[in-house]
Amino acid sequence: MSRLVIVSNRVPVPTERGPRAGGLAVAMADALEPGSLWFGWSGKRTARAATVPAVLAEADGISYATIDLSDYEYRLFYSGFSNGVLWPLLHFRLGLVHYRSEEYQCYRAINRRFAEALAPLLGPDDVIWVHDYHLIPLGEELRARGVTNRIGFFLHTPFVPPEVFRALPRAEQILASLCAYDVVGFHTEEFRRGFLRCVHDILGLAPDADHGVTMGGRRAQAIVDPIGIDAEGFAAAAERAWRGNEVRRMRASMAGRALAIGVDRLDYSKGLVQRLDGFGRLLAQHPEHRQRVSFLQVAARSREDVNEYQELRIALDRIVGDTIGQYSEFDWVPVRYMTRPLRRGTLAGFYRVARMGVVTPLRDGMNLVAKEYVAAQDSRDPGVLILSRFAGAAEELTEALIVNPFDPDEIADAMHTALTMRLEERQARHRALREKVWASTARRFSEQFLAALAGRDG
Ligand code: ADQ
Repeated sequence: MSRLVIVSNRVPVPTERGPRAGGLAVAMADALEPGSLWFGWSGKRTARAATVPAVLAEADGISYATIDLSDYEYRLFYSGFSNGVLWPLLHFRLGLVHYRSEEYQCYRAINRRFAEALAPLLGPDDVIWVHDYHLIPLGEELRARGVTNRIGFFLHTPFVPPEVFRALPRAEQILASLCAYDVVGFHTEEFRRGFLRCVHDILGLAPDADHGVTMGGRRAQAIVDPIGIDAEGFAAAAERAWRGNEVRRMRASMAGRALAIGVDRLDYSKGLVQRLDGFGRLLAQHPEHRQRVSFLQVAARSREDVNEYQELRIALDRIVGDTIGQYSEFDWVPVRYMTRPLRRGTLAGFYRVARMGVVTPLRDGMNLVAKEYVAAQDSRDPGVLILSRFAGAAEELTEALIVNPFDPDEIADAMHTALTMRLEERQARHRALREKVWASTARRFSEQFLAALAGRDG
């Protein structure tokens, strides 16, 4: 059997005590059999550019190979081109794109360095799976070093139509890099369509009937493969947490009131300001909910050295402060707000407590929080999911209350509907959602991708 090599910007090297962190680590857990290799950045920043050979570590039979980045490289490659150009572009935020040619050069250089460090570690039968927008040119760089293995790429963000993608300086080069992979995966049909339209309109290549693109004698297959969660495992964690100390404390603090929950990275793509505005409008338009519901927003700080993230934090501090100031009573606050991440088990328990899960990104590749919220519910008395139509998850989770996240009044209406929904309707919606979350798991995601990469049907 061939060995699986995963490549991602950050490598979640398991520490002896720490749990596996992050969506990707969880999603990959099933695919990573003993013997697999995970390659990428260590998360460490050094004063000077690091040398090429990777540092190796091993845990549970899985090898981890990492390289460091210098402070300068981190600024230009990670904060610069990756998160200051590609991230806003792929989330339809052209006004936030700040292109600088030196950052693009550094982005290419880091991808070259990844390829130089990875190529010597590869065996002839290895299957290589590259993740996300930081590493788009990696496949092409490996090919340039004579690597002939099957190489696949999965994009965790949305993909945009050519009218938006054209704004990217070097759009042709980025698209050509994507075409150097054997398989290019997207969460939704809409994102794949956007990619194939870009290839057609910007590169002038006609995709074939099976969503393939042939460039320079090599064919790239574009596939749709929605990511999922370990639904069974997450549901079990929620049940366990229900009996635990933190959930007990949380429920005691609610004193019989309803909990609404939002869980995100603190990111402008997540629609946090509009969401809190929506909650404020609920309290304004439906005073009967005052003192009966509290909104817990967990917004883990993220990418703090990018300007827009600092500005967003100020905007959130302000709207949270305004809402609390306006509506609080001496024994009730409308909003509870935390900017540090919660442990996964605690999170699972809090989702189960919450009468509504509010997932309203302005754009999102998938959004795993929506699936986690569904998995954590008690089927006998489930909460209601409010979901943005612009999350990839909305293509599957149609029984949620679907909202336009740009309209705080629509969010407020959905919150009112959720808080007043009868048990039978909550159960019926949850049954349908649960079936989908259990059908489209993390395991199915990786199996389907690897089958496509091996040239089999998923
Ligand atoms: P993210 O933008 O990080 O991921 P998301 O899918 O919502 O978004 O979350 C990933 C994981 O992080 C989830 O398991 C979630 O529970 C956890 N998480 C988020 N905020 C947290 C917090 N405050 N505390 C603790 N845990 C938190 C990118 C894309 C998404 C896509 C994923 C996977 O932007 O659209 O779904 O990759 O492909």
